[in-house]
Amino acid sequence: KESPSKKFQRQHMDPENSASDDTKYCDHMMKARNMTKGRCKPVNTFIHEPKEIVDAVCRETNITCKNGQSNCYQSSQPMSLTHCRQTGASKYPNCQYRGSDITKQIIVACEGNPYVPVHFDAYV
Ligand code: PAX
Repeated sequence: KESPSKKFQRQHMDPENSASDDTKYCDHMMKARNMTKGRCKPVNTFIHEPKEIVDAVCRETNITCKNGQSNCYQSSQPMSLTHCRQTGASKYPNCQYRGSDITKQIIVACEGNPYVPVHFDAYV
């Protein structure tokens, strides 16, 4: 079974690409990373930074997550992101997205040993 850490990497990590204005990025990536099976995942953020940099966020400032849990951490550094949001016209199985390239601090939830990101909480 896919570990929580591998699931985070599949859904949120894309260090190879830099944020691009390519309008097809989200349509392609949401499908390629298996987030359009069964339903269209409505919102998903990809992080264009090295894995070591993103893993290290689990050792930064500890904050409360949106769900009230206390295992969230905010990056001190802004990161290169592509935020994908399903369009109004998108209808499963033809999931369609709009992408925004942004540079923001990220908030992730961490778990396990090693203690690594397992959930993307927000950007600020
Ligand atoms: P997830 O299912 O929410 O969390 P995501 O981050 O890719 O997936 P499993 O065993 O898989 O169910 N976990 C936590 N989740 C939330 N909060 C805390 N503190 C926590 N600690 C551990 C993946 C796993 O992390 C576990 C959780 O139990 C899961 O375990 O966001 C909905 C999705 O949209 C993404 C983030 C979420 O997907 P919402 O509305 O719940 O915040 N998303 C959301 C995003 O990518 N970008 C965004 O800007 C926003 C707002």
